[in-house]
Amino acid sequence: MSTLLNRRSALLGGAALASLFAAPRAWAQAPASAPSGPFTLPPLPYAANANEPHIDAQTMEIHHGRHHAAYVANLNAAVKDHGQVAAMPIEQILARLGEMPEAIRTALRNNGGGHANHAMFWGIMGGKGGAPTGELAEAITRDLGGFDKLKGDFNGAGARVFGSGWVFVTVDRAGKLALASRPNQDTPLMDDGRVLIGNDVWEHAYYLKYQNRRPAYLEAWWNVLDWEKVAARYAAAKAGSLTI
Ligand code: MN3
Repeated sequence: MSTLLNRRSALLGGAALASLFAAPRAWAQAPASAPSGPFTLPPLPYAANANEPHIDAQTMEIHHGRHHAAYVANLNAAVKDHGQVAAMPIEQILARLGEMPEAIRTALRNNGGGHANHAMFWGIMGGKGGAPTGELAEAITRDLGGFDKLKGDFNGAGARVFGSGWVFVTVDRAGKLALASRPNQDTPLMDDGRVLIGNDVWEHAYYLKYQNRRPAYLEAWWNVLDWEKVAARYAAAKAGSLTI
């Protein structure tokens, strides 16, 4: 019996210790009693230091493990009492925001947008940069004036985002590309569009390493793009199977 008691107090001690270590996460703004689904934080598809020296490991860890995690937790909290919304894929929620319950519409916009944007963002990085090839390179030349012009225009649009937001290249079912930027966690998915690539220009994406030098971050980001992943997104967009 004393063994059981000891085990019980050891377990309680463990839980108390765990909550102590969990305490610093409070500033990530996740509700304390967040449900664990239906939306989940996708694991980073590479090590946190995979994008160094251009994006440092600590930025990746905080950005993924705290910021993105908070969007997921807040999204789950928003849909908790809305079973029909909870059952919808995120891209449908975002494409039909105007039909969503008014009480949670802003939460869906901010946290659902944040979830979709970041899931896309992790998925296109972890590469070695370079230049696009093949059909995608041809589309960039045709629609955006070539890769060098795309980089210049994209970086310019990213630098001009006032405050927090994103810069994107969108892609339609015909494979046509266009440049777009959005404030906050808005995304072309909200216009039922599709994103080929996007870069996060919130300060949390770059401040530890670049401080206020957003243009330097925008320039460096191209070095971590994985063009094979981007080409796969392009093919999926044309096949109608690209989701977020
Ligand atoms: Mn972010």
